Amino acid sequence: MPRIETPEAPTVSTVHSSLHRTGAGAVAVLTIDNPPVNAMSMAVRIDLLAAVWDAADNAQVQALVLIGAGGKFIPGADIREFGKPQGAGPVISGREVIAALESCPKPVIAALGVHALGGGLEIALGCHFRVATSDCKLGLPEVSIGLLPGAGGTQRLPRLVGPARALELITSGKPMTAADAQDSGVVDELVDGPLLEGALAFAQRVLTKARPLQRVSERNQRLAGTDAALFTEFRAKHAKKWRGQIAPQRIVDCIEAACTKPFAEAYAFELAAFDECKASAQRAALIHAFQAEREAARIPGLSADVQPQPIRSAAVIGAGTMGGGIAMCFANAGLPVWLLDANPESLARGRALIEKNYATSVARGSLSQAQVDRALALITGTLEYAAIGDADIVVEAAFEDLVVKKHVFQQLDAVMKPSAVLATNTSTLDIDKIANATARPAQVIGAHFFSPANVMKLLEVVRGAATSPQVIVTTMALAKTIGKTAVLSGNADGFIGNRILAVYGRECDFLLEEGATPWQVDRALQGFGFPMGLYLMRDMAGLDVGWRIRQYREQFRDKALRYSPIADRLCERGRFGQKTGAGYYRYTGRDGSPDADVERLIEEVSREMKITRRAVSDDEIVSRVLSAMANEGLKIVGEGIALREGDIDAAYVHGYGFPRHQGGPMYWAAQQGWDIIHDTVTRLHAAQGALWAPAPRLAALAEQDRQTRALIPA
Ligand code: T1G
Repeated sequence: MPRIETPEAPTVSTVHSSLHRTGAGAVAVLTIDNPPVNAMSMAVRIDLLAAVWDAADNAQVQALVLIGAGGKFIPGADIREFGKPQGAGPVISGREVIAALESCPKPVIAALGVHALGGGLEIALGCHFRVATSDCKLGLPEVSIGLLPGAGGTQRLPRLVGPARALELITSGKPMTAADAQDSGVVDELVDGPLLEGALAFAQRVLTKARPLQRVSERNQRLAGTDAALFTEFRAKHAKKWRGQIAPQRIVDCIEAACTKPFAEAYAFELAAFDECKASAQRAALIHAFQAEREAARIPGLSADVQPQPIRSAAVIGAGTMGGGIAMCFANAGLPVWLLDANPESLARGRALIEKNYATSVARGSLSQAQVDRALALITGTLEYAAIGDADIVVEAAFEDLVVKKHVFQQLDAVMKPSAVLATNTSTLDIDKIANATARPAQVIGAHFFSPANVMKLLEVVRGAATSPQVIVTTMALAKTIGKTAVLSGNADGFIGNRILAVYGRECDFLLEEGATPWQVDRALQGFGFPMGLYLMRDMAGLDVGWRIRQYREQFRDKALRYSPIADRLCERGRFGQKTGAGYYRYTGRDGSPDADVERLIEEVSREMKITRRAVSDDEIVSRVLSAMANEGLKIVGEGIALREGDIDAAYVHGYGFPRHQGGPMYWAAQQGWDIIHDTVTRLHAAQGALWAPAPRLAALAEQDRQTRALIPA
């Protein structure tokens, strides 16, 4: 077999080989060891290929077992290497490693633990057999970073699970459980005890029975006779959701190719499609989003000694929509949770709503009845504060009123154990004022969930002036436990997300006054990738809540600044959105249609404001709205409310429907070039005044980008 010429042997090998004797012959165990998660870096591919060749050549070896150090198999390619220049050393692709595994004349068994994802699962599919621990997650999540499985995943997985299932799995990126993988033939055996022992025992049985070494790439039975309509229908079903996204569409093309072309041809097709995705701006944006989500969990300046305290139980105050959703988050993560409400009827209504939401999840197939039964059994309603005193964390989701919240926190102060984290779900109030209602403000923190709380992934964690570091890290860690992306915010009006939302909404409203219509603004935003435009979203949420808040805030408003009265005018006419059959749109059921009355209302406002309406392009809408968001984002970072720009991106992607494949508002701005954003901001500042005041850092960032641009040859 050929050898790899390595000019310098790597000092630390990422793959360790050891020989294990079994009753039926010796087995070479190749252990992939690349902390923290055993990602398949270039070094791993080089070392693994060399180790496979060595074992294949070694006359003493009868079989090979591939396993990951620390019980974890491979979660895929090392994404830190994407977009980086290749070093001077040898270049080995995952495909070369897989070719060596699949063509190995000795049985190769993949021993899968914790995760076998992306290129990791592709490696496993290149082996002749697969065993797994029952907690292992197997999947091809490449789509979530703008890629497709480029080492045969779109070709081999359909051969085992069938094309219909493969379409679902690979375009969603969702992992399979080990039991599911066994049922669908991806895994040959589940291992109960220690994984290596189980894999060696399996290897021994393979050798004893001289089981034939079947290559997955040659198993064509499940592809034969696939109806072309499967692909047409699948594309049509997801057309809206995938608008503008490359990877999911190419995945369908690749699976279709698996069914219509011989393996070698379809495998080449997959590589071309992979290269297209890899070169795309979407891939870079999605990897930025992936990294920003993880970076957001790190809080600079905290000592490493500050460790999260364990959260084993929780309590939620207020059984309304928000409180119920939050209780579901805890229960879904297996944590027992008290749901407290002062009023027995509200408690019963809250419980019924939770049950209804779970029934919907079962109907949609996102949760099984058994999962729902387990979750429901973890939620206990109570009317008594005395019952919840032992909970490790309590999240208050009472009415958004400072007096009400202060009263709740006084009662919590009286009953909760000293170590309990006291969190408030407020979206608008001052955390310090709430904290100071207790004798332990260090234990108080904001935990701002987004509606529907059991669905939306963002948790804005708001640190008050007195919040202790331990309470911060505990709340951030808890977010991960309950599957949320946490972003830390300072205690300032609107925190991070709603402060930017105010700017976003403001610019859309101004554009209406200048010549756009709500449906045009929505179309432009949806064209950019938002699942729903601002006005459809407002209509869905209901316009009356914002109106009430504006009425209250009117006394503090700076009357010298431009203000759009359009939303108020709609509310004055009883147009509160979907629930009243009319808002920015007119509704029959849940579908909104453009309304000439609204157009007239907007034109009236334009006249009052002495604005001559003009044609506004979709590009102008996107650029103006996003430039405003990015400028505000820089201010928020500059004021220390957000720790870094990536946190704003993570918040917008997970709390506000910002298209993940665009990276986030700050990433978008950096891609345009801050010099371009600066031009827009300064132009609008000159025309519109203080609302467009440039962020203090904007000029310096713009200058940097101007200089970089000057270096790029025309
Ligand atoms: N490469 C490099 N680093 C990775 C990584 C990866 N693939 N996955 C995770 N990390 C880092 C992560 O940034 C974090 O670092 C730490 O590991 C722990 O992660 C040819 C093209 C594996 C299930 O997309 O889904 O294969 O922040 O906090 O909750 O087709 O990470 O601590 O410095 O998320 O236990 C496809 C991505 C690649 C999987 C672990 N694979 N990763 O979750 O911890 S493309 C993926 C995950 C590919 C082939 C192609 C999860 C996880 P830090 P974590 P976790």
